[in-house]
Amino acid sequence: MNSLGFCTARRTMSLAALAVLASAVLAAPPARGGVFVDATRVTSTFDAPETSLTGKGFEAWQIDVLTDNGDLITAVDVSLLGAFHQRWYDLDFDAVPDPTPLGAPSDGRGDSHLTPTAEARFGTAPEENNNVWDSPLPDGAFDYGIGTYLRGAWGIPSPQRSDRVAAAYVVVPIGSDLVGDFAVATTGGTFEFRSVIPLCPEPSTLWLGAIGLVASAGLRIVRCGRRRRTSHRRQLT
Ligand SMILES: [Ca+2]
Ligand SMILES: [Ca+2]
Repeated sequence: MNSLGFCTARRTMSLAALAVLASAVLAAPPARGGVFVDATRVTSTFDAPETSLTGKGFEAWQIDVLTDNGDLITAVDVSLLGAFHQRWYDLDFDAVPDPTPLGAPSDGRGDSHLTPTAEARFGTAPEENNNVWDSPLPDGAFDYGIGTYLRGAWGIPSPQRSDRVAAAYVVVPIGSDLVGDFAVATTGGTFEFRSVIPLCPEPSTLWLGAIGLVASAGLRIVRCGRRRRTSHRRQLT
């Protein structure tokens, strides 16, 4: 996958709009901790209808955002760049395949999507693309292909808030990297950061190289391996 290029990220939602989504936040105490991105490998053995994707060089990861001090996450703006396996199909019977940008976390299937809860209030609609090509699976009932981005921004109603938000489930070529742009509103403040997210089974030269890249952007690597986190060092509000 590393041979595949990334396109330029573009923030899809202003911080002011993100603040509106987080409007229930009445006071922002001084931040004590950080906001992290956590990538967890889910599987390389896929469930139906993508069982035949097993053994074809893909694996699935769950990307979450969390705080390390108990602050609650009130809104998330996420834009991921990478090579995302997609399953589209014609939802409205107009002979044009339709995007599938939303779904359940860690569902073990072959479609990449954002994973907010059903109660999420979108300020920027979820989006993804699909070249309807380059998948090892044949088209039939579904239009399989590879996309280059997943993005959206949503607020989280108070009853559903927690210190961890499931952001996206991605199905990518084994050994892939992601680039993630995040803006995260919490009860401790609003943070934004860009992170390279190497989806590597072990610490690697690529990952060590990424440390320098990330550090220059003010980020700190906490852990690398099957589970890893990166944290920002920049609080905006
Ligand atoms: Ca359609
Ligand atoms: Ca999808």
